[in-house]
Amino acid sequence: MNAPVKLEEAYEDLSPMIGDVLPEHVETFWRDGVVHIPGFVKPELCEQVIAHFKAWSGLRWDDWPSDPEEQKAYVAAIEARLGRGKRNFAIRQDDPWMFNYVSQRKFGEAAAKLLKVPSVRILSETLHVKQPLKTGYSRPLRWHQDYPSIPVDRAEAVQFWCALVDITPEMGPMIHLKGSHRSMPGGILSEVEEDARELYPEVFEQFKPTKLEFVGQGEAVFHHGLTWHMSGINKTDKVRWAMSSYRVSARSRYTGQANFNTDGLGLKPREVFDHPNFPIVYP
Ligand SMILES: O=C(O)CCC(=O)C(=O)O
Repeated sequence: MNAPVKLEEAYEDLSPMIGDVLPEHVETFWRDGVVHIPGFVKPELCEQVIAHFKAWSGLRWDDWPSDPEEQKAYVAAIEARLGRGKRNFAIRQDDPWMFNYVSQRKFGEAAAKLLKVPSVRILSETLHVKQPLKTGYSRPLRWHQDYPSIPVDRAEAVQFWCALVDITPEMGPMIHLKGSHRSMPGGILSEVEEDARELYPEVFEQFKPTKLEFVGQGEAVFHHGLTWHMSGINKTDKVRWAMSSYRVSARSRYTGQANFNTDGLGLKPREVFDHPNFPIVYP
C-alpha cells in the first residue's frame, strides 16, 4: 500500500476552476435530493482529471477505435482490470494529484452548504467510465441508494458526480427519483437478484424519475446519500468519462462497512475517521 499523502504539504489551490453552490441550489437539493450545476468544473480541469484516470486505469481511449488491433487492445485493457485491485475506486490512494483534486476546499464548501453542516471530510472517489456499446462492456447501474454502501453512521453524505465529457442521453447519464432522499435506506441490493422496483414499489409510486437529459462537460450532479438513482448503458461509440466522490459531515463515525476507500487502513468502528486519507476539507 502507498504511504498516505500529507495534504497540508502538497495542497495546490484549484479554486479559479471550480464553481459555487448558491442558495437556490441548496433549496433544490433539499426539495429533490439532487441538484445539477452546469459548468461547475472548468473543461481544462476535467481534461486533467481524465488524463489521470487514463494513466491510472490503462484505459487510454475516448472513442471506439476503427483499427481492429486497437479494438483488441481496448477490450484487453478493460478485461485486464475486471475484478482486480480496487477496481474503479480510490484513485487518490495511488495518485497525489487526484488526492489534491478531490480535497479542494471549494468542493468541501459546496458539500457543507448542501448538507447544512459546519465541517466536511472527503471520503471516497470513483471512476464512472461507461464503455462504448461495441466493447461489449457497457453496463447499466440499477436503481440503488449509495448510503447503505458507505461506511458512515449518519446520512450526512452527499455525492458530487461530475461529467468529465459531454454526455448525451444515449451515453447513459444518471436519473434520480425526485424527493427520494426522504425514503428509508433500502440496503445493499444485489445487482443480479434484487430489483428495487419489486422490493419497494411504494417508493416508485411516491417519487417519480427525473428526465434523461444531456449533461455538459464539467456539470456537477450533487445527490444525497439516500436518493435513489440509476443509469443505463452507453449506446454510442464514445467513452462516457465521469467520476464521483463522497463528502460527509466531519462528525460522522466509521461503521466498518466494507468499502475499497476505507478497507485496510486501521480505521476503528464507532470513531471518527482519524486517518490522513480522510482530511477535513472544509472549513
Ligand atoms: O455514473 C453513473 O452512471 C452512476 C453512478 C452511480 O450510480 C453512483 O455513483 O452510485
